[in-house]
Amino acid sequence: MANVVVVGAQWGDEGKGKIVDWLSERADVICRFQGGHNAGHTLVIGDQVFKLHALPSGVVRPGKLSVIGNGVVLDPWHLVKEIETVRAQGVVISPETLMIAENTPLILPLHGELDRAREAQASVAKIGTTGRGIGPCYEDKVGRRVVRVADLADTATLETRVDRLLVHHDALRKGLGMEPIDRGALIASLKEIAPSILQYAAPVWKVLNEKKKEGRRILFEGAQGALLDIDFGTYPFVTSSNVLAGQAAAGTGMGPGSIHFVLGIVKAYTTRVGEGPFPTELFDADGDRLGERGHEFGTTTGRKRRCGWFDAVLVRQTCATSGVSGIALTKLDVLDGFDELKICVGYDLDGQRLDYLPTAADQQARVTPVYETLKGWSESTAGARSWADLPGEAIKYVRRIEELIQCPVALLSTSPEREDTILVT
Ligand code: 2SA
Ligand code: MG
Repeated sequence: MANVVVVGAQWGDEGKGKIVDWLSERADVICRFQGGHNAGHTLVIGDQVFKLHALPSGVVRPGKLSVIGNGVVLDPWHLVKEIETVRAQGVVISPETLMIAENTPLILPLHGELDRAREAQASVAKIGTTGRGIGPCYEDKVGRRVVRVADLADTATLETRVDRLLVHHDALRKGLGMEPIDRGALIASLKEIAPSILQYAAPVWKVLNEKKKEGRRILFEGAQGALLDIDFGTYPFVTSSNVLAGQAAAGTGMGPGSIHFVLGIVKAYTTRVGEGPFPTELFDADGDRLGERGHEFGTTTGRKRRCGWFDAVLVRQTCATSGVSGIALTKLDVLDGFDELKICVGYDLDGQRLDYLPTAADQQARVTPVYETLKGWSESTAGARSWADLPGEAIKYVRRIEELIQCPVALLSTSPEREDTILVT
């Protein structure tokens, strides 16, 4: 398989990091194409644990090119720190192994401040963001006033960009009772960080298209999950980027024909961090048990994740909107030892049966899940390395999911370890 896009098919935290790492062994280039350091990708390699936020998961593999595409929003100060952290863990990062698109928007401290100030406003419902300035930065990108990587190279351009940005932000800040921005200090700090970022800056679209011609394999690494997509997610409780597979092309500067396989990452149950509708959410001992066994805490913010049964309606929908070719099912072992397991196979909305999640917010909040109950298994599936290692009931659970979401299971992951991955043929 040539170029693969990996996307989350639920609300994020499906275990993309591990799968991307596993696939990156077979790729030459690994690209991020949306989101920013709101992402939290955990990689377990031997006795080392890497927690990546802005860097593509490919950086931990020697000899691969990691790319931050234009669809990403980049906090330069955070990136420099993250590079230092992984370097201290023995990873080599240089302009030969890391490239950042010159047209990538920069997250500035004012974006995080605005994000957090809005979340603290009592008059509007909070979204439950990571507070990292992701939304405000994307707003500025679309508003044509963001500072981009290339702007760091020329003082006059940088000043013009900052001035355009501040007209907007100072007005907003005034409304929120915040101090105006210190223009001189902001420009000085951008000039200070500039060389650390510019050494990695490159015309990524050109490099990638050349790599494609050379027959190199490109892996596109999505962050968050399809239900957090700005268009198709549970709006407004979403992130501010398109996270669907289609974004891989626009977020790097490649054509849609460059994508050969879309791998949807799906957790064997459901979790969500932040606010918003969640039809199969559990508030009982089963929910607590999923959270404990699955270690369901945010990698970026440490927040406790909400947990619930597998929702086949949602995953069928996200497999459609992302054009998923096959899924990787993760964390099956978390379900070990349950007497019974439930799968949501439809919704009830005011007495009517639905086979999809409606768009209207009031309806999203009102749907109740229709469940099918399956028998659980008592054996451990943790660390299973072949289909034959799985108990019969676990196989039935996986096959039922496959049927309901109308998409084949291509990979099965049974622990955070790289090698505990079953390729389903
Ligand atoms: P934002 O910060 O503007 O993107 O937040 C908007 C919504 O998107 C959700 N979101 C996430 N959901 C799951 N995982 C994410 N990454 C971290 C992780 C999150 C963490 O891997 O655990 O540590 O809390 C992620 N990033 C954004 C967010 O919860 C809001 O619902
Ligand atoms: Mg995560």
